[in-house]
Amino acid sequence: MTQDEGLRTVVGRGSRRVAQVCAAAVTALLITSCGAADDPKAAAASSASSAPASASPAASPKASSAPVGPGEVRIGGEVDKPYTITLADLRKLPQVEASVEFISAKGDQKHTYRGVPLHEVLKAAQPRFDQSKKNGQLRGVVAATGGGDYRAVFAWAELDPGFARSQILLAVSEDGTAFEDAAGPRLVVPQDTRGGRYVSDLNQLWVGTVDPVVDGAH
Ligand SMILES: Nc1nc2c(c(=O)[nH]1)N[C@H]1C(S)=C(S)[C@@H](COP(=O)(O)O)O[C@H]1N2
Ligand SMILES: [Mo]
Repeated sequence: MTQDEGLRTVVGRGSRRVAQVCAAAVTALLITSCGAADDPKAAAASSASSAPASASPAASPKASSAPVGPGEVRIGGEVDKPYTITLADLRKLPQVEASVEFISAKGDQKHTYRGVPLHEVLKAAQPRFDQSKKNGQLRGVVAATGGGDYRAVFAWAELDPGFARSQILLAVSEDGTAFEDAAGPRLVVPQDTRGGRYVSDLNQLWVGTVDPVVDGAH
């Protein structure tokens, strides 16, 4: 964040305005199917418990250590099924829309993004949360890395619709314009007032828990 941004008032800004316009009645916990609803594979993946069809490790069996190609997002960390996903894969999954506002160095921005809930994409990698601990997933963190080694961290609870009301997206388009295949998706964080965590040209999502750091920290 620039100093200029820091001096702006945030009062009244950043109210969550996720517009799930593709279906009539949805709850905060339901994913709205729209563009991909006619795709039977994608429609099947919209069931809350199943992994995204095209995001399944079987569909993209690349190891998490494989070098990431242009437009590819590697999903790994403390997960059972690391995999790689592209914009093309994401476009085949059930899409939701979010109309958002954020403050940036360029000024206030207002956009409508379309994409896939981050939670769906990460769930498919099967994070290894310690379920012997109460709410083991609340120890979870996600590090999102984008172009220029730009990185931002999320707590798992921020993106898990079982805990948070807002829906963080891996966007495939902005204001109706598709992101370039070689650039990759952009994170959209409707609850944030500032654009800092709208990581562009996303290339890596790391899922882990804070336990090794906290318990090793004395
Ligand atoms: N990869 C990457 N993503 C990024 C940044 C960056 O430097 N690199 N800057 C962030 C910041 S600080 C803001 S305010 C927004 C700005 O969005 P814009 O690039 O669409 O103007 O992008 C965010 N995403
Ligand atoms: Mo920013």
